[in-house]
Amino acid sequence: MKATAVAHANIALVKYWGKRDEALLLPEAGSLSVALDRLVTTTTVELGAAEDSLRIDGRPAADPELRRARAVLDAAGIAARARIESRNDFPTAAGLASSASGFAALAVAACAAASQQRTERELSALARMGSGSAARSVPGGWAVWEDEGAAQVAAPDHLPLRLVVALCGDGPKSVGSREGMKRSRETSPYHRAWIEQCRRDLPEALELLRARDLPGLGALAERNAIRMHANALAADPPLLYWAPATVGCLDSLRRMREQGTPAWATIDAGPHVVALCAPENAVRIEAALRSVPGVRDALVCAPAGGARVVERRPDARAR
Ligand code: 2P0
Repeated sequence: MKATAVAHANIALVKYWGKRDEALLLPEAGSLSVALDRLVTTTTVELGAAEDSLRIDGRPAADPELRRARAVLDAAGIAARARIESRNDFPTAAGLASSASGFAALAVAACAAASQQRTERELSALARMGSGSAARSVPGGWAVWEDEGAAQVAAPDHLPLRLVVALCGDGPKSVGSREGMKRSRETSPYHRAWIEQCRRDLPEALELLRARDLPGLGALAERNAIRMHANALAADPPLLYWAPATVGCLDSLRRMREQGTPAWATIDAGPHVVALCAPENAVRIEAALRSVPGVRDALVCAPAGGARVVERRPDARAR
């Protein structure tokens, strides 16, 4: 059998940065994210190949990615070898490639190809074995991940929101998330405080989300992101993910707030800035971020739903 699934990337407002179990990819603290409609990965899994293979955007993936894909299949009990084709439909290709949408689409497509009936939480737990943040791309919408699998806590349209993604650099990041969060946990004197902060931030963020309080939620997300980077900066050797344009965007958003157009920043383990704002302010925020020196492009996204199967059929060559 062969199946194709799609999944959206997600951005965390309360971030995951630290594992309590390295092998099982279990987080030290819960995280909250929202899925991004214009960042989509489409993945096809064909079972019964001679050996495992993984192609991303037409190119063979590196061994670590293939091993992570195999970890997802193993966790699902799929022993058959798989031919995996993954395509990132990101309008602004470079610098946004997402393991979250990729492994979420892989888990959903693989289980469909193997004719497995699984709950969303089970699929989320399987995606997690590829990448922790992928657990949140399975339910999509507003998702919380604390244990094995993530769950949607609010629909995409619960809160009118736009997310303006400003590309602040190119090339692969110097230290990947997996290595970066391990280093923070082992060497940063602020790591304990960071985890405790996340444990306070998550219930507060959920209350603000329930109340549809965008200014409160935006400000919390910005504090949470900057504290994650403060923790990473304090690691040994230090983890500096920002580019000059990252600081430029933070400054620009602060000025926009002062001038009466509210937007708040969040930043993952890389240089790019994602601004949260009300839909009516998205055009102005996009223009402001595009004018920051060093910003290569900007993309306005809206909240999106979860991963889903788009095609499933017997493989023609197998019949
Ligand atoms: C997040 N990030 O919550 C955080 C914020 C990056 C910064 O999850 O080791 O690729 O595969 O579980 O999920 C990126 O880390 O790491 C991430 P692994 P993952 O979105």
